[in-house]
Amino acid sequence: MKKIQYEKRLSGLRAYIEDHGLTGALITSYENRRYFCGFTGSSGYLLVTRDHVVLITDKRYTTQAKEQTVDCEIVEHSQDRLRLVADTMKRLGITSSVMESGMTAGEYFSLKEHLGDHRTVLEDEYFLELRMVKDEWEIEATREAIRRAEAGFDRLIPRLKIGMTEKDLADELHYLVNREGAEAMSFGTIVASGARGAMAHGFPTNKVIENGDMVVVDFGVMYDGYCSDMTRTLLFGDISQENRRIFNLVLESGKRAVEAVRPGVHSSEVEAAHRAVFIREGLDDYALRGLGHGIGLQIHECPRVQIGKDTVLRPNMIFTIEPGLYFPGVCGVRTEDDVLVTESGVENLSHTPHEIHIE
Ligand SMILES: [Mn+2]
Repeated sequence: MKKIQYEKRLSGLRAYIEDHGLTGALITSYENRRYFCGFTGSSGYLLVTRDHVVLITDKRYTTQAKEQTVDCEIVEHSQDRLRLVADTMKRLGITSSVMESGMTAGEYFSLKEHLGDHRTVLEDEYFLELRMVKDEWEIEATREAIRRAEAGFDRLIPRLKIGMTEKDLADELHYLVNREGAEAMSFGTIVASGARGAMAHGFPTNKVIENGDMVVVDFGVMYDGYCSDMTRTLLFGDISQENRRIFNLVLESGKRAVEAVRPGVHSSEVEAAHRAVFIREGLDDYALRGLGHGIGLQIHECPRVQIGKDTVLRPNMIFTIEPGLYFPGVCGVRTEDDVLVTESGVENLSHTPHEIHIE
């Protein structure tokens, strides 16, 4: 299984190399290295040609690299790693290559010096687009990540009470998702209660959660390297009528957006569907400029579902739908699901109820 998975991904990269009249690729980012060969170490240079795959890494990782990769030559570097990368490229006959635009300037210039006469294409979009449509293994890993996150969250709810702090809530959540087999959190958990909810990315503090607080909880976990992402705004105690109205509007907005998702639709149409609810109520100024983002090996991937970006949706894209309204100094509400574009429409991968009351 593993072999087919990587061969399929590599064939995409090889087609790119051929189409651009190049002789190889140098992959330097963690995500793309993992995507193309399965290696999960923090450091390494992956070289791909029509017939060869070579991973250059250091002694910390050689055993792991051999275990995690298939049909991949592992080369260990010690001191001058970029010289070894350049020499290996020459050995493989790589005289022109695609490199990632995210590599550091230091590495790029040093490598170019070692390589001498060498044509380079710097690329960013292609890799993002390749990873934007998920394969079956990626979809399965994402489902698992979501399942584990939701199982932990389910167990969190009965433990919540008025009077606990935002940090208490986050600590409990982290413990519970880890117990459900999460590898790691996919980003710093957001817990923002009451007026702090207006900070879209408020980290948990020692603020006590009070009766009447709406509490934005935004978190995700990783499984097999893939990220989940979910937000729920929890309703603690007696919620004022005005807050209740805001809360309902955000839920309605999310619902409209999910209903708009299907293959062939533009992401801008999904964005517009969610925004229409806020415009109708004259509240659009209190929303952010984006509705969602792809998830995968990174927490923020393509497609970007936001104003000014447009992507035609295709089956097997996975992205978030996270409408919100933010009133500085007063309150904030956000709700977030992860959706999968299917052949005929959409599957909402998130199953946690949107409305949760804590007494
Ligand atoms: Mn998100």
